[in-house]
Amino acid sequence: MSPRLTPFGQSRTHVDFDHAMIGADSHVVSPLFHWEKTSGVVLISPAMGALPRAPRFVQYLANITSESRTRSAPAGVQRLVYVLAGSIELNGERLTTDMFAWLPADSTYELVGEKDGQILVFEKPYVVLPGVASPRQVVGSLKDAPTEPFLGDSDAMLATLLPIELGFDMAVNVFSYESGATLPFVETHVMEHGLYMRSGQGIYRLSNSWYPVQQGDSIWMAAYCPQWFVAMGKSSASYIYYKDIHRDPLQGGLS
Ligand code: UGY
Ligand code: MN
Repeated sequence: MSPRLTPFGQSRTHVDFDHAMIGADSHVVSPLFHWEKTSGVVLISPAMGALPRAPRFVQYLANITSESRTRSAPAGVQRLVYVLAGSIELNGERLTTDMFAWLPADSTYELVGEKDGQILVFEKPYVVLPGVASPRQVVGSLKDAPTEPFLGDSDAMLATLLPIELGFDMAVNVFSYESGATLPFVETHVMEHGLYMRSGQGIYRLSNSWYPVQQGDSIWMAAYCPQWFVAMGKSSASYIYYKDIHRDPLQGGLS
């Protein structure tokens, strides 16, 4: 592969104390922990920030080949894997582009590469809710996920990949915008986000900065980071994002 040259040292990538925008131009590939024969890019991790504003989850891209293999996440950590390209097999079940699996903490499985491609992974320590059973493994696809206009706007469609149940302490959604559609207001909330641009382009407001973003970019938004988006250009735009849900912030539920 020829080196990517940026003769004037320019990049849209920016890392701040409560948000980050990582352009694909600044990706650095390295071997992935808890995977065999698999390399990838750790897009978001606690290493990114200083307490109390460090990310409390990990988001990474894994470059999949037929030799890629993993059997579990670290102890106590749940995983959501989303196929961006190519295919993988989970315990013999084939997952192709835009299919996903949520893998409960402390479960073991056989996840192997099938067709060369790339998957997006979100990992987070699972927080048990007393009296509520921890959910079982979920396998699904974007096309079958419940999808609704966001706050009544049919140009901004929100697909929820995981069931909205108390047992889940994370949500992963796919937001698709027609060009010109926006998040209706500047959201500021207790949940944090990890986001990956699946397609298209637009402008993301993060705190008091506005970033041009495009397919392949990743964003971290800390809790309470003001956020807003407008899709721009001649095509629609879509991003997949993580958020922490259903746990009491006073009880360390978000840590
Ligand atoms: O779920 C959310 O908070 C979503 N509306 N945020 C976002 O797209 N930045
Ligand atoms: Mn939000």
